[in-house]
Amino acid sequence: MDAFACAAPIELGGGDRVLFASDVHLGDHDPETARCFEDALRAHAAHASHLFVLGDLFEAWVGDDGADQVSQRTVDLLAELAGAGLRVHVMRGNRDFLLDVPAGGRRDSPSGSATLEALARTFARRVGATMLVDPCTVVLFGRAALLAHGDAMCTDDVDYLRFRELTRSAEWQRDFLSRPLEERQAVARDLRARSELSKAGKAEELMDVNAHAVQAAMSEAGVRLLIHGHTHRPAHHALRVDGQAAERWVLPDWDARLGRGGMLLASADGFQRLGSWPG
Ligand SMILES: [Mn+2]
Repeated sequence: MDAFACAAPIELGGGDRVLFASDVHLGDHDPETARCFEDALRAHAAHASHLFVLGDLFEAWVGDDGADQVSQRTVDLLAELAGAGLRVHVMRGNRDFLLDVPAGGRRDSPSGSATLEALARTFARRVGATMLVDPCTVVLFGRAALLAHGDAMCTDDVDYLRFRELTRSAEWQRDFLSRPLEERQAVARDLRARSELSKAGKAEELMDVNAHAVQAAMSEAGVRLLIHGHTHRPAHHALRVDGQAAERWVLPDWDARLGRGGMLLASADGFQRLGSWPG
């Protein structure tokens, strides 16, 4: 896990209505899911004060200059909602870990297509969103809550964690983002294909969070509440952390063809599942 948390703790309470979503995997490859998410977001945002996206909003992100049509529409929608008063917070996932990463090297990019003005308008500025580090702690209706994408707690998958460490280094990201867009897109396609291949040969348990990693993260953060995504196993788990009762929410992933997709709403009344949750 990243060794730092949010610089200024975010406090949610009173009349706040806080939406949590993750793993929408938006992109031109799946317009149907994009439509579902847009409809759900519009409907729920009308009654919400905050939106927290906990990673993998996008299927892939090769730099803020490389958004496909669905992704650009999503940016526009988030910007519209933020403009109307919704406070938008976005965490990077394992698919869109380059979201809003400053592209220092891109100014000298041999592709030469991006203007300085376009480069200054990163994802977060275009949306009017606050980027979150993974993990980060917020105060949620009087309780400290840890928010994470979830992939860093899948500690049984050693190969993936090695890849994660490499691709989260400033050096790797600087090098990658300095390449022409077409080359970055090709690398992303290749990485995705290899990830699908390796997933096919992996045991189910490898791709879930590790119970000890969850407890360690919660213990270290001093929280009894964790909200994350990534595993595509939406659920509400009870567990014990340092001998005390604790809970873990796993957010739904989105896939219109499979009828999957949902959000979690936190308010003074507690938690409410929105959309399609199992059980
Ligand atoms: Mn993920």
